[in-house]
Amino acid sequence: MKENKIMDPFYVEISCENGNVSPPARLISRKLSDLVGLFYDQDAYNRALADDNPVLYEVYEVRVPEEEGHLLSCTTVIYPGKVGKEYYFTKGHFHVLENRAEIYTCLRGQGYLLMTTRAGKTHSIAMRPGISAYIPPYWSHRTLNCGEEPFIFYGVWPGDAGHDYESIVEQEFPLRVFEENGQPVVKIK
Ligand code: PAN
Ligand code: ZN
Repeated sequence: MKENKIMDPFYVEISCENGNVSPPARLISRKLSDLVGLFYDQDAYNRALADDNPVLYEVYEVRVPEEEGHLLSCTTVIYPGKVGKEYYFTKGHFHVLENRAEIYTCLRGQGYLLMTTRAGKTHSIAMRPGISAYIPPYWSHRTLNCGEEPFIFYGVWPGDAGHDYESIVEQEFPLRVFEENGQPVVKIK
């Protein structure tokens, strides 16, 4: 590699309070309407959407090339709320290159990391500040906020991993978390 082609080191500052990244990173905002067909209770989803279309989560992505060798990273902020009894969650995905792993480290709030394999194995990890979870290659992953404040985590993954959302739409995510008697309960559906 020619010296003049090598990227300069840099840093960002992350707010554990609201997940903001500065200098400003790319912001992706997902609203209730972006998660059509994903929640368990479709009637509750339609009722909620008729009422309002709130932002469920935001992602602040640090900009580096999406290429082999680089590491991508972002904060994800999931706001508190439910559709019916099911907590707000992310769309969830496999990596397009399925043998690419990822690390999620919780900065604020309470949540769950849900994971599944194509063959139907499932695993969940309760997340709270300081918990750093390893998502091995070949596991799809979805996160949710089961607390009353924003749930914020920092994720790091290989630059060439890519996101496959279609598989999650086609084959329902088998793990769901509902509120029962004020407590989150993980269920295999
Ligand atoms: C994360 C996720 C982020 C949002 O950066 O992309 O938490 O979740 P969805 O992408 O499922 O909407 C990650 O896992 N990147 O690979
Ligand atoms: Zn991922």
